Formats: sequence, C-alpha cells, structure tokens
Amino acid sequence: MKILVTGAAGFIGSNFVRWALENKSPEKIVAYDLLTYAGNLANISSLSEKNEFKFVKADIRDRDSLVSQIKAEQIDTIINFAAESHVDRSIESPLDFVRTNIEGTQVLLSVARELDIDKFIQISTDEVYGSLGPEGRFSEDSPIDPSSAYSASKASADFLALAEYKTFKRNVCVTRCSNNYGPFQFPEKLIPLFVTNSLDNKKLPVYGDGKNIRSWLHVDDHSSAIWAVLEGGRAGEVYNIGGSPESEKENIFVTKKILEILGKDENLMEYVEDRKGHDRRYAVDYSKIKNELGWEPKVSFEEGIKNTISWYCENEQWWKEIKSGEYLDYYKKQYGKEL
Ligand code: NAD
Ligand code: TDX
Repeated sequence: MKILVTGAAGFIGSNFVRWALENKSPEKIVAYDLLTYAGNLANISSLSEKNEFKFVKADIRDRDSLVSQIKAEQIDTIINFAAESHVDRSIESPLDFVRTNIEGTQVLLSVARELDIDKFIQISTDEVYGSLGPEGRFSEDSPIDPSSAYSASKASADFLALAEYKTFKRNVCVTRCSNNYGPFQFPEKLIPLFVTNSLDNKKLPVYGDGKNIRSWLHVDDHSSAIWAVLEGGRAGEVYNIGGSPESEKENIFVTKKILEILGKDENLMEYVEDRKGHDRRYAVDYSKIKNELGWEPKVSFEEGIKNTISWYCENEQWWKEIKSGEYLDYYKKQYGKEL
C-alpha cells in the first residue's frame, strides 16, 4: 500500500504514521501537511530517515501539488486527517474551517477520483452528531446536528465524501471518532493544556460547571481502528470509533485526575466562562466496527492517562517551544489573561 496521509504533522496524523510504520509495514507513506500553527515537524522528525517515509509541505487545496505527488509516488490510498481542529478557534475564525475542512476535502476527493485512487478514508468526529442528554450513545444513524463551525464543517466534509460514493461509486469510508489523547497533542486541547499548565503551576481553566462529558480514546486505539477500516471497511459506509464506557468522563474528573497524578493541589483549578454552544455530552456506540471489523479499544483510561502525562513530563522542550509566540497571543485572547 502506498498511502498519502494528509495532516500528518498534526497530533493524530503523526501518531498514525508512526503506528503504521511500526506495526503494518506499508510500502510508502507520503506525509502531506501545510504546517499551520498546529503542524509540527518535530512530531515526525524521528521518521525522516526511513526509506518508506517522505514529507511534503503543501496545502490540500492545492490541486497541482496533490496531482504531482500522487503520480510521482504512485499513491493508491488517501487518508485525510488535515483539518482545522479546535472548536474554540472555530468560534473566532469560522472561515478557516470552511476553507480547509470543506473546500480542502472536496479538492482531495476530486483529485482521488481523477487519478482513480483505490481507497479514500475521511477522518471525522463524533462532534458531527451534536450533543447528547444524560442517556444514550451516538450510532452511525444518529441525526447530524453540529453545534460549532468546526463540527459543521466536518459534517459538510462527511457529506461530500459520502456523495463521492453515491454519485461516482468511489471507494470512500468516513470514520467518526471521539476525543483522542496521547503524545504530541497540541496544548490548546484539554488534556495537554491542563497537564502542561499544572507542570508550570499555572491555573487550569475549567469551562462552565466542568460537568461536560467526553469519551476519551487513546490515539493508538484510533490508529488501529483506522487501519481496520482501511483493510475491511465497506465503500460508502460510516464507522463510529470511540472510547469504552469506562472512559466516558466529566471534565472535572479528568482535571482532578491530572492534578492527582502530578501531585498538584486542586486550588490550581479555576472555573471560567463557558464555551459558547458547549456540547454537554458525547458517547459513542462502536458496535458496527466491532461486529464488522473486530475492532475495540485496548488502552484503559487509567493506563493511557498515566502514560500520556509521563510523556509530557519527559518532553518538556517539545511543549515549551509550542507554548511561546503565536500561542501566547491565542491564550490571552481565549482566556482573557497572560499565560
Ligand atoms: P491537529 O490540529 O493536531 O492537526 C491538523 C493537521 O492538519 C496539522 O498538522 C495542520 O498543519 C494540517 N493542516 C491544516 N490545514 C491544512 C491544509 N489546508 N492542508 C494541509 N494540511 C493542513 O488535529 P488532530 O487533533 O490531529 O485531528 C486530525 C483529524 O482528526 C482532524 O480531521 C479532526 O477533525 C479529526 N478528529 C480529531 C479528534 C481529536 O480528539 N483531536 C477526534 C476525532 C476526529
Ligand atoms: O481550556 C479548556 N477548558 C475546558 O473546560 C479547554 C480547551 C477545554 N475545556 C473543555 C471543553 C470540552 O468539554 O474540555 C472538553 C474537551 O475540550 P477540547 O479538548 O477542546 O475538545 P473538544 O471540544 O471535545 O473537541 C475535541 O474532540 C473531538 C477535538 O478538539 C476535536 O478535534 C475532535 O473532533
């Protein structure tokens, strides 16, 4: 398999490429990434010496660049991770999300069709289903009901991908995953932000009452699920991917767990103004991928969060470099105070 992985310098894309090269021996992986604020070559630097690996800095909206890379490397498979991915930023700058997540996905889909690519996987999110009440889980048939420009743009991209199947019978699958955590996650997201702020004895800004629930999945479990869809997913199908019921946690539980593991005082927590349109609860029914493809999560939240926190402790230079420059301006705007 010769795979073009877009967004491969971001959090999940870089973990997927590393996981695939270690566990599956693909013939070739071309890591294709624009290196926006969220893209980081340090996430994939350990892979640069492998013969099967190549990095290309380019935009998924750049048709000519896609065509030339795909032809040159004889790519047969595309996995699209590239996206603007942070909900809070989408509240401030929705057009960036429309441009990359919607326009970019369609450019990629059209090029894939033109060059007759064998398989296309669109990496999506459980956030397209909107928010749950206290009961139930999202199935693939749940209504699409996004709350933010981020999730609305991801939902649009899902529909465009599925239209390629309906209109042209292209071999396209969509995966919808719950919240990921693990190494190399950009510290604007809850877990790496709270771990690194704790290490610096800075406040942890908990939105609203802290009782919003997310279903946490270790990024390696996401990688193995994507590989299962790559090998066995049926064309035109959506596959939900999620953490097990024991990994469905209130934000305040996750916050206290981080403080407990790091031996920090709970007075570092600070309740702040709620996110606008904040989804209350996500939980995923992943029985389709389990029954059809034999996938289920392997990493427990207890084990995964400990390993993840250890990684941030051991890789201070990685996150200290990010938490400077543009990040400090973002932080001040988002939280109304200096970091
Ligand atoms: P991320 O923000 O860490 O990485 C996104 C990557 O895409 C970055 O490297 C960035 O440089 C690149 N990129 C952005 N615009 C681009 C463009 N126009 N052309 C080429 N590259 C571009 O995001 P992530 O958390 O790794 O998420 C990856 C994918 O997984 C996204 O599609 C996201 O919607 C989806 N997802 C994320 C989660 C999660 O918990 N993080 C959960 C479910 C689904
Ligand atoms: O400072 C914060 N304080 C806080 O209470 C931040 C950054 C977040 N939160 C809350 C908001 C959410 O309830 O923590 C929860 C998780 O927030 P994020 O890490 O921003 O993730 P979320 O909004 O749930 O979206 C994530 O999961 C699905 C990813 O960012 C998406 O890319 C993915 O699709």
